[in-house]
Amino acid sequence: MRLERARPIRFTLACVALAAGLGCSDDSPTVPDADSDGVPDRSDNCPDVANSSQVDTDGDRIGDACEVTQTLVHDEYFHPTSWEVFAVDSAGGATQVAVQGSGELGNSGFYRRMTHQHPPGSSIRVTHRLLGAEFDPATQGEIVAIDAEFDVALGSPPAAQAQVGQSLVVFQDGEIYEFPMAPIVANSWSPCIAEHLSASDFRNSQHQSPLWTRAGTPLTFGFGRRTTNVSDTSSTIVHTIANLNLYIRSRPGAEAGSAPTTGETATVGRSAPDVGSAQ
Ligand SMILES: [Ca+2]
Ligand SMILES: [Ca+2]
Ligand SMILES: [Ca+2]
Repeated sequence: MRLERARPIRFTLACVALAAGLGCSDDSPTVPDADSDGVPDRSDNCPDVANSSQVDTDGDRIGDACEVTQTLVHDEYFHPTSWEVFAVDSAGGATQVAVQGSGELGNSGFYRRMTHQHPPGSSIRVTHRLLGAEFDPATQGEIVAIDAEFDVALGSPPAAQAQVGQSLVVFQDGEIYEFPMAPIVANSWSPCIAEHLSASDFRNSQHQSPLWTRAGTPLTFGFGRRTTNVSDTSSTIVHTIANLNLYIRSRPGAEAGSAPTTGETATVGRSAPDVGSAQ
């Protein structure tokens, strides 16, 4: 939202005219200033954040303290060294028997392939974390929203025989905060998209949310998978992920914040032309 520039002279003249005719009494209307930074709302280039300096580095009439910038966390290659298995929680004897990144253990495609071995009735939850892509709200600004997009596929067995749940994950102070996403139901590559996610969309096991303000500690990112074998025979469930993009929208949100850098980008891994086969 763009706001009109300050018109302090016009306001002063209006008050003088009032004083000449009717007197400028103490009960004259106060000028709204929601953030109490001394700059009236109608002329404040950042009306909800105290920024008395009104610094606007790029001159677009949106103060630096409000300027939203975007950081892209991206992995299209899924090299094994770019990821780690952060946590495993299994029941009924289910195990994770292989995690194969691009170029690892026979996986020549540009994606991460995971294999879960299931006795009848078992389930397992595995949380995967992307390495080297950290976002620090203290220096990069409070997070306004995160958009996410990536591709997934069920490698085997046929989709009707497997239950594969998934989540988008942010990590903070050793905690896992998940945003549940639609289950993986197809044996072919399918897009997954989540937009305008806020901190309250993510929850840890105690139903708490991460802290995305400038008081929050650095965040890292990843995804979770929960597979379940509901059949009465053993099963091997293979599932994949590729083409991960996380768009982190943030703003300094404080007078002391450094000038934002528009289009700031963090990249992990390297680009690949095709995700290849899910098999
Ligand atoms: Ca103000
Ligand atoms: Ca302000
Ligand atoms: Ca600006």
